[in-house]
Amino acid sequence: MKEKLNAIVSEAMAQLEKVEELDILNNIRVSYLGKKGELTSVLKSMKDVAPEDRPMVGQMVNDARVKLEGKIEDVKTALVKKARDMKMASETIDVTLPAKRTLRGHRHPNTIALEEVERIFVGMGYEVVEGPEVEFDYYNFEALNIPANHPAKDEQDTFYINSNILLRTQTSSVQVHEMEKGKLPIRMIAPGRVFRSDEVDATHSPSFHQIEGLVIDKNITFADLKGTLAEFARELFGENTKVKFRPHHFPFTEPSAEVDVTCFKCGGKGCRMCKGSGWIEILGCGMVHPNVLKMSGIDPEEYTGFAFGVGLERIALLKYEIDDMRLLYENDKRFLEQF
Ligand code: 2NM
Repeated sequence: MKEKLNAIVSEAMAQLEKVEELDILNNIRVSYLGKKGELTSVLKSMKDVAPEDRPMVGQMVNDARVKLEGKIEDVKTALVKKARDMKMASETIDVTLPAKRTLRGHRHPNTIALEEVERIFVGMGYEVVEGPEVEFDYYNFEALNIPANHPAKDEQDTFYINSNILLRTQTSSVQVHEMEKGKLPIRMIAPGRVFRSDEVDATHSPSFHQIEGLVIDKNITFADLKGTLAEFARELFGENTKVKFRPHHFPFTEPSAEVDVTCFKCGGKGCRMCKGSGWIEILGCGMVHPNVLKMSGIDPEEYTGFAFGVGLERIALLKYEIDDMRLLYENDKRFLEQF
């Protein structure tokens, strides 16, 4: 009996020396000290021991049990400590390591140009107004004095949703809504996305952005228009910039003009940027046509106004000397990171 006990204890001790994991330790404990464990089964076989030997055998089994329990407790403590040490080591933060650089976003060149234009006009007291990209034919054409047979209305140029709903081709429609409200005077710019059925190339896209301006008040003259746009050009392209008004035609303005600015690259001498002319075309403008005012319920005898339209992409391409409009839509990070 004594030998059997010693064998059990030394076998258990040998196993406990090798344990690396807590659940294996528990399995060992159960296999010796559990209800059906080896040591427990020795206790159960006490009935086969002669009565006079029972106290001695009982004592021996108890000693073996105490010894194993003590060892199990020691191993358990050591394993828990080891696991904690490993966890601590793996979670150590080396505060001397260089930080990971967070990638910063960049404003799109269109956004930079838009914010610049908005800043200039807001500084002159203009309100920024937005409106729907899907419009009634009336607001995009008819209310702007564009007749039914005008080529711009052709399906070749305009995306129609149905016979009287379309994707706006200009943001003037926003200004018609504003004029209809009847709150005068008006000093506003309407920036936004417009759509034209154009093929994509270096200077065209079926979807681009416009910023249209409108001022309506008593006694507004062409001189106000000239002064305003001259100031806009100076703020956008530099204080030495000069403007030139060339007669033009738009259905919604009369008289109408296209505006050139002196080349900000060469100052007007002529270079690659301005194709040798010294001038760069930047916008269209004019005095709001009396028919446009009338249709929106404004009396042209009492009020006059001027309006203008600038292409946002055109400004961005010029200002940042980008030679292909497609770069603005591809969103290649290597391109965008430069702004
Ligand atoms: C341009 C050129 C000239 C324009 C006209 C109007 C409105 F609504 F008042 F009639 N808004 N914008 C206008 C005038 C736009 O873009 C080249």
